Amino acid sequence: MNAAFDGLTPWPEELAETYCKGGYWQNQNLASWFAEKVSNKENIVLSGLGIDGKPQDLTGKELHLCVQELAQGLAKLDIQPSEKVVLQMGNTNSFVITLFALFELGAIPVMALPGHRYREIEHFLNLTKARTWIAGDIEENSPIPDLAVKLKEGVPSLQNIILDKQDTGSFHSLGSLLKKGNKKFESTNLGHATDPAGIAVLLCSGGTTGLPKLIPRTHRDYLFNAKASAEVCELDENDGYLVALPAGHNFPLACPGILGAFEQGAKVVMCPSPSPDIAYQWITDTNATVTALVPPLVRVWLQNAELGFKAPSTLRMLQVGGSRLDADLAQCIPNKLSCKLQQVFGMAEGLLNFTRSKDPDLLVQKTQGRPLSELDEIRIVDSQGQDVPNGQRGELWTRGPYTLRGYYKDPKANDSSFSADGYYKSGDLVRRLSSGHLIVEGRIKEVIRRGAETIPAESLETHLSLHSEIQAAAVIGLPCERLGQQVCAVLVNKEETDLTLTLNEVRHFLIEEGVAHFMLPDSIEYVPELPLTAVGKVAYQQLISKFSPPSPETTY
Ligand code: OOB
Repeated sequence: MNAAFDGLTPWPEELAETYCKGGYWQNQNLASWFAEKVSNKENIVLSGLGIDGKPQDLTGKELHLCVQELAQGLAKLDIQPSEKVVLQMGNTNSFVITLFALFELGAIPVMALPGHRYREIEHFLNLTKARTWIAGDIEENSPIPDLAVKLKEGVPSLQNIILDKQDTGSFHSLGSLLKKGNKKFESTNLGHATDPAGIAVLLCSGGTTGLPKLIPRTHRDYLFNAKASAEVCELDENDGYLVALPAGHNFPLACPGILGAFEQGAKVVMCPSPSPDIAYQWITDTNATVTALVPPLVRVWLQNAELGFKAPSTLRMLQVGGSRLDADLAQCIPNKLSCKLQQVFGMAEGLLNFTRSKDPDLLVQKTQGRPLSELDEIRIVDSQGQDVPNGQRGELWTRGPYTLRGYYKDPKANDSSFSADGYYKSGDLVRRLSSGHLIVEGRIKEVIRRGAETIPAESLETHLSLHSEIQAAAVIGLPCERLGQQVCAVLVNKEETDLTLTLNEVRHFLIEEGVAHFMLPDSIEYVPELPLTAVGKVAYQQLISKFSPPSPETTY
């Protein structure tokens, strides 16, 4: 079997035909698309830190040359078409160069995130049989060099470790591979022959528990994803898209992200950190107009605005997604950050929902948008798999031209995550309005079962975050012998307050808010800040492990 299809569950043939005939899927792979969109551009298409750690602007022609050179250098390591390569780089120009160099060779990048450590990278290497790991280590105190030593010892199949700074006996550096390619320049062109129906990238699933699953995205579905997103976001050649979230995440990579920006002739700006002190400077220096954040970062940007730091005036739109955005934060964004808000409810598995620029304010503030494509099929079902009417909460199931039909080599997950007729069971609890807009109300697994009652953690979090002394709240279910689970509210105090609310005070506040008695927390815990996943979502599992009472076997 062609290795580009290994681990891919195909769409049914009639549907594939519909998608092709309707022009949703085009007969193009990412290597030839990149050559068409970028290689001849004389204007700057990419700004970010160069390999020497200094700011660097590249025109399309220059970027294309770098990509060709690195592809040559990588070819010398004998990287073959359809071979998987684990990519774990920070937001630098090298990320973009390496990504497209891999496409140029027809290799398949596995998009690890900078926050991943031994457990995750080992898992990706073993699952995909990748021989090569390319990681970014330019920032000070980077954990990557230590990780490199550990992986070299622990994963015998790992033959090539490529770091962007180090060039020691055991590791390659990107810089030296670029130079190696340069000496004898000839176009590789291997990737241009890749079948657009095959796997282009493997993305990580965004769960907040367990090891990430891998999501095969094909050339034609992923290009459709990026192009359609760019259209909805009304990107054009005057825009600059600032990559603030980790670039290997689906959101900044293709929703519309890097790919969508190149599609429309907009500039891509690789911002080394999403913190406002750094991001604002990059926006100002590069005239960036659009960026994407997760809600915990939105909170930081808004706090910064409250301290009097104005968001740069070029920013026209802030996309927010990845986890629930409180409506009160949503409402503040246009005023405090002087830009439009777009809510995005997406998943690496495929389906994307966006609020649109013409939507009334209330829909933009209070919903997570509506599906990207008219071919997205949405079902909202009860626990028996029966459709529920609009307005009622149920689990979101979906299928369509850019939603996966199966995870990469994970039969167990495939059994539980897909219906017999190919719908992906997202695990998200949503309500649909008559306009088609969705409101995300939580995840099935985040529903706490306390005795006979079910408590949606997210709705309790929303109430808690309205308290003037609470900066952030995460509600978790802790194991309890008597009730099965009990409700624990993990709170972060507002910086300026020394007061810590007592459990009674919190319960009293919630009662005043109209929260039902059975939902009131059984306990509260304080943390200085909520732990976050690699892309910046609240890491619920960490909190559950931290605050769970020891199980009977471990007590003496
Ligand atoms: C994005 O992708 P993933 O794969 O990291 O995470 C997907 C999950 C969704 O199933 C949902 O549970 C949650 O993250 N989520 C949201 C949300 N957007 C994603 N929950 C509430 N409100 C939202 N707006 O996170 C992702 C991928 C592409 C674009 C945007 C986000």
